[in-house]
Amino acid sequence: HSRAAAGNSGAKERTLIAVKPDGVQRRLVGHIVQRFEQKGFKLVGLKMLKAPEEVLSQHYHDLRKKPFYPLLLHYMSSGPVVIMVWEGHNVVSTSRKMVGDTNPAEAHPGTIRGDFSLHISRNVVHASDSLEGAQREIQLWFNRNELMDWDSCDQSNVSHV
Ligand code: IDP
Ligand code: MG
Repeated sequence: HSRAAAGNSGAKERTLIAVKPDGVQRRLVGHIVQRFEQKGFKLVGLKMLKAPEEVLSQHYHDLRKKPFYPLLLHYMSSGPVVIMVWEGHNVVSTSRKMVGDTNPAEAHPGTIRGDFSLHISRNVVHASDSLEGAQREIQLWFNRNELMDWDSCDQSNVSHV
């Protein structure tokens, strides 16, 4: 019935999370992965790469006119990034809350940015900001065959399906 259908489609929601170059440098990859695992989300894609400028310019297309844009691209290509796709109920909005405010000075303690960063130009992590944005970013960073469909044996305990 309709409620089950809505629940199932919500469980398949996906978002793009990236550990930015400062997060990799500071050995925060494992910690960030752990937060999403512990919350109950399912990892369906993960890779480490030096972000190509072409991909970064598409990823941050909306910000291309901002004064900080050149520094943003420089920052994002200053070292490898770890790009992930996480799946689960309400993952887009919940992961934004877990990541915290764009400006780490405003991000609450307990959020990733609130706990691990000081300045907006080095804010450790990226999370898609909407369902449409997530779809666009996942297609930008991943090939279809790099995303894993797998069944978790504890799905009924953690992801409310
Ligand atoms: P978000 O990452 O929280 O979605 P956006 O407004 O989409 O925030 O900005 C993308 C990224 O651009 C931020 O995470 C941050 O790295 C960088 N950025 C945003 N605003 C500023 C700024 O005022 N100065 C420097 N960098 C900024
Ligand atoms: Mg954004």
